[in-house]
Amino acid sequence: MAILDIIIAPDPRLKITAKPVKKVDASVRRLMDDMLETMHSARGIGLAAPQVGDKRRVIVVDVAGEDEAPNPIRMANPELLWTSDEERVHEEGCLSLPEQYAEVVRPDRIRVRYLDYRNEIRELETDGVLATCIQHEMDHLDGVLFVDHVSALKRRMILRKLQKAKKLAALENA
Ligand code: GNR
Ligand code: NI
Repeated sequence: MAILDIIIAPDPRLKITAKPVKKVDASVRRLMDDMLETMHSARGIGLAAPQVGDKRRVIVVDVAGEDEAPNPIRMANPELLWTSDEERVHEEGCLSLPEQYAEVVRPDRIRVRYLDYRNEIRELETDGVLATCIQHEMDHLDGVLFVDHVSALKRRMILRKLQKAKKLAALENA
């Protein structure tokens, strides 16, 4: 396994539409495992392939708390089959937008179909944090960040802060 570099916004690689995998083979399994290791080491609850510079439709999530047993879920080609009319507001963060947070409204409950680690079609119905996290990760596969769900003012504030931080880091590393 390997810890991969996480891409920080703004970056065009976070705006791509990722491509479906044909089959969950050894290469896709390795990506899933590397993403989980990367996510755990960054203390995130989810990660999408474009965040590590990979264009495949692959996400991983693990919303188990520090004192709970890990519950990693690996998904390829996730598709929303159904979303509840009932919504839920959750304070979201993103490993690609470090230290930035905003409240995002999404459906509370979802049903998702995906290919699992063994290339088998699976369906999962869930709600709460796990449903929020899966929707956040699926957004990444279509180049959508959580800031795209908040007001233009808030989005610009967050992206401007990140751009400044990037320029400062570039100067310091020069
Ligand atoms: O670690 C993460 N926390 C989080 C909190 C609320 C809603 C979504 C998330 S996902 C995020 C990790 C990440 O950036 N995944 O793409
Ligand atoms: Ni994210």
